[in-house]
Amino acid sequence: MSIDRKILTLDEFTIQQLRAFPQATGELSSLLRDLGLAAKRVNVEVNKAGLVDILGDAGTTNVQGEDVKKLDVFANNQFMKVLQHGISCAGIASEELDDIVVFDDEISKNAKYVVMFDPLDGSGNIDVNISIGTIFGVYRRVSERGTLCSKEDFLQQGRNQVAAGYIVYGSSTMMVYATKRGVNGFTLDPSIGEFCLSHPDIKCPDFGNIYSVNHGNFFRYEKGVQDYITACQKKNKTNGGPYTQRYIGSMVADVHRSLIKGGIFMYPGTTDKPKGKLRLMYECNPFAYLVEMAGGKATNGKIPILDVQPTELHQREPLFIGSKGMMEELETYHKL
Ligand code: P6P
Repeated sequence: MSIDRKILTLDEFTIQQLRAFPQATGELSSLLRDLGLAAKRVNVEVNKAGLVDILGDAGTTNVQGEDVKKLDVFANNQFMKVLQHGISCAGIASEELDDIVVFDDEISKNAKYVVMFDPLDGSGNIDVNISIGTIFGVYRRVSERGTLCSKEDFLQQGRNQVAAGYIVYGSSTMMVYATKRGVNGFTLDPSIGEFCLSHPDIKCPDFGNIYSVNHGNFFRYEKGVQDYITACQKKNKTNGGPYTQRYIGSMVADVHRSLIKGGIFMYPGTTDKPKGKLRLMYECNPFAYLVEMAGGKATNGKIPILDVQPTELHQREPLFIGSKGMMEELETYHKL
């Protein structure tokens, strides 16, 4: 008798998780489904970016002083609105917005979570059809439910996340997220318009043979980082040959590859930018939570990313993330 393995949709998976843990209220499951809905809407626009006039600059610059691409604005609004109209989110912070957005309706004021996201990371790659992504982190609010959320709800250590993940808009569109119960990946099936469980219980291999860094900054890295990069070009543990170097310039794609195949991604500080380029709250923390949950490691070169105490919403942080064994190799060159 053939057993047809039912491929669970994201909705079915989150509901199955809820049934397995009856003490759960369903608010986190609902929030994750909301994020999946927004991701599907963004995916439609990303896929036709070359065809309609949503390419190019929106004529504005974001809090980072970067030209804002129209898709950035669209994606930001999709994720913000879907969370605002849900039942689980009291407010958001976004790479595209100077400050937090407090949802002041009665249901949102009573919601359990706040969400931080980069709505479309790597958007500089939109015009050349390179994979881009959305990154999100979910925190239980620390302020009292029934009141408006506040900045303190957002400036929490990454270790306080209750869920974190990303959507990669690539050759296929995937949503990968972690909770304390593990890391699972869902691939969008356009024929039914649903994210379907394609990568259950993702574990990051202890070793890979790919290192990922912007070599253009090599002479501005600390010596320990330079020494590790040089060592990667000589020998690796998996097959004795040199590592392969891959760098897409889109963090979601580079880290996704490191998670699935094994590998290490680095965005170190440089002499001119000691804190590097990546943002702690909505780029480093979500990936650090997810990769650690999958058995990997993530540091800022000194301490685990998840232990960094944030002081500002948009602060930058150096990032070293990936396979546990490769991270430990790095640490022999670049003392934590
Ligand atoms: P660089 C994209 O703009 C991004 O924020 C990340 O997705 C990516 O890893 C990084 O910047 C690339 O930066 O300086 O190497 O071009």
